[in-house]
Amino acid sequence: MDGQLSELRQALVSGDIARSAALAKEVLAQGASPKAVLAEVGAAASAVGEKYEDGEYFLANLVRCGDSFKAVITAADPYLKAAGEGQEGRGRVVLATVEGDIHDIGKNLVLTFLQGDSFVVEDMGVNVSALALVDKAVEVGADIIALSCLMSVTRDGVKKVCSELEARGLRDRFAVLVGGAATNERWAKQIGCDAWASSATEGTRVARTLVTIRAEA
Ligand code: B12
Repeated sequence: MDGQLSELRQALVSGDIARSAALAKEVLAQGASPKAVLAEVGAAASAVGEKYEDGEYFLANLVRCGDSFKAVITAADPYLKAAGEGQEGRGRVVLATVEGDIHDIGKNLVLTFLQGDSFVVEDMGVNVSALALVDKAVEVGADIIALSCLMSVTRDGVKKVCSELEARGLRDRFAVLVGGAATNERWAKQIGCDAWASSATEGTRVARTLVTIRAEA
């Protein structure tokens, strides 16, 4: 089984969608824990993120790897539900690309990586208003509101989420995590976000830390 799991990780890292899906189905049918299978997605995601950051992988690789991750997550989903595992998850995240912005490749990678790390994610899609985001976060009892922002003209969308939370007296209830090409750590802190991350892999590490800090508070 360990050998098959390591083969699965290799298939995921190489972005082999069909092989990843077939191997995941095979090990799950043989009784592997869905969490163990998703742990391979998490490990593969870190490896792929590093390759991307090192310039070894390009956008096309990320998209293929993202699709491989999704195929494995889809295969593991019924097993997770049947076992009642993973329902609590590591934490609950409401994710969206901000108002006015339709870029979704980075956001979708963040979604895949968070799900691979056992977060329960409500993906609201693109061009989402602050009002709708805060409403959803309240509705699902989120821990984190995660925002993707690719354009300088849509950075106001991030600010609006922080202001909407302040206005409703909810600022301490949710951690706000932001990322995307138009953002940086200094700006994120300046406008009142809790955290910023440069990549989906880093974002997943930061999300874990945010959930831990909140649990200990
Ligand atoms: C592909 C692309 C498009 C595609 C988007 C397809 C899609 N489905 O997303 C299309 C062609 C539709 C498009 C449209 C436009 N685009 Co465009 N686009 C890009 C491009 C080339 C790549 C973006 C991308 O997918 N990158 C790859 C992903 C993997 O990277 P990423 O998004 O940065 O995400 C990573 C991290 O940032 C991080 N991350 C991202 N989000 C989040 C969120 C969280 C919570 C965390 C933790 C991390 C995180 O993790 C990701 C993975 O590691 C960028 C150039 C660039 N350098 O970004 C321009 C770019 C963003 N676009 C730009 C512009 C101007 C536009 C248009 C206005 C063009 C036009 N005249 O119509 C429209 C805007 C439409 C709109 N209203 O949104 C500008 C923005 C300039 C600015 N600073 O404001 C850019 C920078 C190009 C440029 N240099 O001018 N675009």
